[in-house]
Amino acid sequence: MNGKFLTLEGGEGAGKSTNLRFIEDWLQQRGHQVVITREPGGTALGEAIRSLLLDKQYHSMTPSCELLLMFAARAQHIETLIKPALAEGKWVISDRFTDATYAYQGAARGLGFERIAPIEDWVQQDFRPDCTFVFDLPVALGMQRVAQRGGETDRFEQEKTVFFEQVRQAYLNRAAQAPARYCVLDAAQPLDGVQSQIVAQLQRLSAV
Ligand code: T5A
Repeated sequence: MNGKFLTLEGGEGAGKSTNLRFIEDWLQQRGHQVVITREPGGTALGEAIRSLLLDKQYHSMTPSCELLLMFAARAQHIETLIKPALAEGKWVISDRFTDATYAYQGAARGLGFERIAPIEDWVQQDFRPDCTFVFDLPVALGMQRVAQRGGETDRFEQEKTVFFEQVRQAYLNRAAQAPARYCVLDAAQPLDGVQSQIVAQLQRLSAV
């Protein structure tokens, strides 16, 4: 059995973490070996970089520094976790990947997609996800869900609505440009509605 690399993307509170477990269970019940992971993070070194990226004390971190830290963590993640698992035939599901860099650093931080593409090519060569689920919902609803969940906000969650509107639009633009790789989900629906959209896509993916 060949594994696949799936990534989950979307704004804050879109339901990625909630549905990561659902996807894991669905695939395992059908006999697949599954590795779940996240970005930034996924490895010991990547998690240390994540701590720096999310820490509110680094409010003066420049967009370029942020961008390069994301890719530093990603380089370690791809080489030491993602590719070895795929080589063993496992499915790898990552809570965020490079589309987040395009959306957050490229669009919302204003670095531009053209600054990111050469770094993506350098770090990843031609390595890309087999499918990217985009959990799409109005920004206000995502923020409401995060607020209801409670807990402390991180450095990104302190941004304003306009920042997250740009993130949302960037995801939708990327999905529109390469519809074969993306599955855009209406994440504003109740959980069972979101999950039936996910199952339809998983059935397609596991049939190939
Ligand atoms: N980042 C990341 C970059 O800037 N560039 C990059 O390259 C990368 C990789 C950390 C931050 O890093 C940035 C983006 C992020 O700001 P993260 O850990 O993925 O990334 O952080 P968040 O997106 O902030 O993760 P959240 O946990 O906030 O969002 P989730 O995982 O999408 O939401 P989830 O599943 O925890 O759900 C939120 C709440 O809503 C409920 C859940 O039960 C939960 O309480 N919920 C629903 N309620 C009703 N109906 C539904 N359909 C629901 N789905 C979920």
